[in-house]
Amino acid sequence: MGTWPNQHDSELFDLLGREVQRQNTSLQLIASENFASPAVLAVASSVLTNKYAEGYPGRRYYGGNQVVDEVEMLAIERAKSLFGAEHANVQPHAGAIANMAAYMAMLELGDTVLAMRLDQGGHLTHGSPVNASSKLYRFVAYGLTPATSDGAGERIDMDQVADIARRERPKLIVAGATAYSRIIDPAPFREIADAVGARFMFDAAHVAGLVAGGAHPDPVPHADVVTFTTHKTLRGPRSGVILSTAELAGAIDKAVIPGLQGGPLEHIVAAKAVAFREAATPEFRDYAAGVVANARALADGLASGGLRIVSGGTDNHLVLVDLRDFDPDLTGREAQEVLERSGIVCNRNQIPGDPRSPFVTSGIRMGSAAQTTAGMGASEMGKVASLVVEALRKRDRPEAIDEVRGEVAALCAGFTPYNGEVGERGAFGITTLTG
Ligand code: DSN
Repeated sequence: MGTWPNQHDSELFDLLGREVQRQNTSLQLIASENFASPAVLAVASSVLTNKYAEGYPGRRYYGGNQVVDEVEMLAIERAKSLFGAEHANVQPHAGAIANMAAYMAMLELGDTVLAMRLDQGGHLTHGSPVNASSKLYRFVAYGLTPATSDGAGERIDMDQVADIARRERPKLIVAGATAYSRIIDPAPFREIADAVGARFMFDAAHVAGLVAGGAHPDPVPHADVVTFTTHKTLRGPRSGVILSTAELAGAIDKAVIPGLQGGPLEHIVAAKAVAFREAATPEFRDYAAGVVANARALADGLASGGLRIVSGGTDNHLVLVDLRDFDPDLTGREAQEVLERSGIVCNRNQIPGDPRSPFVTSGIRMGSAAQTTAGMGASEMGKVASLVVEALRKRDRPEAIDEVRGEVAALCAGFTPYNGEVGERGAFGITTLTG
């Protein structure tokens, strides 16, 4: 065995050092990102990566899984207890796979599914024409109510959900979104599903941490299946989970392996166990409440600067901005680029009914989960909002963008997520593993 590779692979480890530097010195406002804890990072890079463990605890196709079985059981028990679920499958490598496995467990090929349209805030795996979900199943879609000047519009149109469900008789109704800033109440979805004899799945990828932290309603008591990713508001490793009723447990497990995956990533399963434990603490409840308060402060600040917030505000970690009133010529793509030059990292995003393509867009999406982890509060988020507005207003003046970049760096200096020998070789977020 050689020494720790940072001593002789500067090509790669310099890159990791640069990424730590980037995360420490610019504002991470991508709504689906967060800063995992050193414990999550350490366990994700542990010796568990060496182990093949196809199958499930007690039923593996390889020997030597005594420890791994206990690790996976711990992750399962922690996931079940955190969300109050009867069954948990902690093996999905990602949210997209979790969703596909859930479909496989509940549907036959060609069955009808009712879900939220991508351009209204839904996810690719909710039946986008370019995704396998729509090639294997027949998706029909609901959307939002129209925008209103008082901000009461652009909510999920539950009348539309009910009407389409009655007309199309889907086998499955899906709730959950990637660009929707309001609470999604699972109860009325369950009622509609029951009325038409459909199953109900809640994709909690974005809000899992808010659910775990008590800031959003838990969909588990209402849904047959809940899928989520572990790296967004939940702040764990990059991965997915499926929760289900006991009745669906066997079908879910079979859909994950052998249906879609081979060997599980047990180092990531273990890191999920760390995240579930962290998310069960009182501190995490404070964190979840802080994420929502910070998103509201960000939305208020952006609105004061003349930007229109889709649906008039936010109840969760994200803010969807419609740029057209601010400047009809400013696209989401240009806004994303100019903000990145200013040290503010976010993503362009379609707004409901966007006349521009998903590659260009008329909006940007921002989130508060990562900077809340870094310790920012509402006053800092107000400052962030004013820097965003400043950068967008003065986007044609390079010296003004440089000034904003300087202010961003000064702000970030007080809120670095990964402390230690930042910028030095090997300091890639886990200082205890360096050297
Ligand atoms: N890519 C994720 C997001 O940014 O919302 C969803 O998969």
